[in-house]
Amino acid sequence: MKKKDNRTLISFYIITIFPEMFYSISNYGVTGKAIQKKIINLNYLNPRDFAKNKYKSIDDRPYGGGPGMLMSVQPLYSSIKKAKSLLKDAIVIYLSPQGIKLNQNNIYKLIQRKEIIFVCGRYEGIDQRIIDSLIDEEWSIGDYILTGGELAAMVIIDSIARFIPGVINTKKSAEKESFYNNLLDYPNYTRPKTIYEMTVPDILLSGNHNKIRLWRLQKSLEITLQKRPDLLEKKLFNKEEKVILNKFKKK
Ligand code: 4H6
Repeated sequence: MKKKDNRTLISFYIITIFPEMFYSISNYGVTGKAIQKKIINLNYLNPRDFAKNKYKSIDDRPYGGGPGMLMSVQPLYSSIKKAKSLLKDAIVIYLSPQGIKLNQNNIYKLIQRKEIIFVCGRYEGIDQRIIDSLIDEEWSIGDYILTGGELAAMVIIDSIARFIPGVINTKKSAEKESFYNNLLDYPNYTRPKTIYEMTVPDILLSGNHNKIRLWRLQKSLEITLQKRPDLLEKKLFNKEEKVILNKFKKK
């Protein structure tokens, strides 16, 4: 029998009227395993369950008019307050198109947190007084509009999960990927050596690990320079990288 270890490393409360949407991360893949094992402790509060009005309605019209509805203040306020009482050290994050744009560096900072509350907006958004009184940080996953904050919250949880020990193979595997060190990934190859008349670069079969490492670094630099030169603007290059870049310049 395998030993059970109940070490929760990070706890989330999600404020959402559609908690079932989160089945896609809690029931599948490595996130599913981590959530089922409670390494990631994922909990939900539904504003509808907190609605004090007769019809349990959770939307209302905007003052000043205009199209669409907003989330009602009372059910949302009560559910966030409840989450804060359950996670005393939590940061409260609101996902919206107006938020600060998320990147891998923000994810590195978020993984230091042990408790996070995500507020998922629906309809046209939420009342400003909730943002002013209960929200600590407002984040966006990119410059596009979604019908709700749930998918944005799942994107962030998925990307945090990669850094939790036991979620993916190793720390190395999480760091190897794109953006670690501000470089894009090098090209990858697996068996067989030749398929559909295409072959694997010889160097990867050479067994010379240092040559392979340098080839991969060169490819990463080449691909980043070609596809995302903006990533190199803020990057500090080490000696090896400088040598490779000078080789590019000469060509
Ligand atoms: C808050 C406010 C996040 C949340 C308004 C959420 C994109 C992102 C939402 C809205 C989101 C992101 C509701 C405004 C639908 C537009 C939910 N969209 N919207 N980029 N939508 O992180 O109408």
